[in-house]
Amino acid sequence: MAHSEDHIPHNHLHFPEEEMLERSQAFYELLDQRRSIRFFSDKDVPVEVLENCIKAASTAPSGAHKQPWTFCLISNSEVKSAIRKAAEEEEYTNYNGRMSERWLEDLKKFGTDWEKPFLEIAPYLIIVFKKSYDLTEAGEKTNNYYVNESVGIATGMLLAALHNAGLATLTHTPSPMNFLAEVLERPKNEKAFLLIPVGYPTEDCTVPNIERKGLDDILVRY
Ligand code: IYR
Repeated sequence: MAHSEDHIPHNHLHFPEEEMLERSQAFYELLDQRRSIRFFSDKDVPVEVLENCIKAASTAPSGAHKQPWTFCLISNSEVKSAIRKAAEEEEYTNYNGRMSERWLEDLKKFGTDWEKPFLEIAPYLIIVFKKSYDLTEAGEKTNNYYVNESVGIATGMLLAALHNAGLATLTHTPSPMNFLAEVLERPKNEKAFLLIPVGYPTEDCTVPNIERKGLDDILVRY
């Protein structure tokens, strides 16, 4: 049984049904305008905006409230260059033999290749790390739970928060991603989960001409 002092009253945000309908429609329309982009401008972004978005991400629910994540925020050009160099080395191998023909065929319409100039051009890179366990000050391991689910939820909330703030992002997965922990000298309980370049699109930025599935394709009612 939880101790009584473990629980406090909760104030839930209530809206009249009409307002719920308006808010849910507006939120869908907002998120529907988000696109992953690969053509970033080098225009700077106020760091406080990024800090707010990272705080928003860290409100995500997590297994036993362990918050098993670290967000690395990178603006330093030398660090960005080191990341680009290592990412391109891995991606060169991916595009030249490590990815299957079928995979390369699936990617054709996105026009991606091993070159990743956006890793140096975007004003910020956010690298989300997952912590498979934590370490106490004495160096003892403590458990984290449902780490992939928790970090996945936090990352989704981060992408939504950045989009809401008017920033563009890419969900980038150079693989394998081990080099990120090395370049950033992360402790051994942290593994890279996702690399997110953040900034503004160039004036002439284009995106792949793709459509989203409709409700009938994704919703099953019982
Ligand atoms: N990680 C590679 C390849 C790649 C894979 C998928 I699945 C994509 O949706 C896009 C790219 C790259 O970043 O180019």
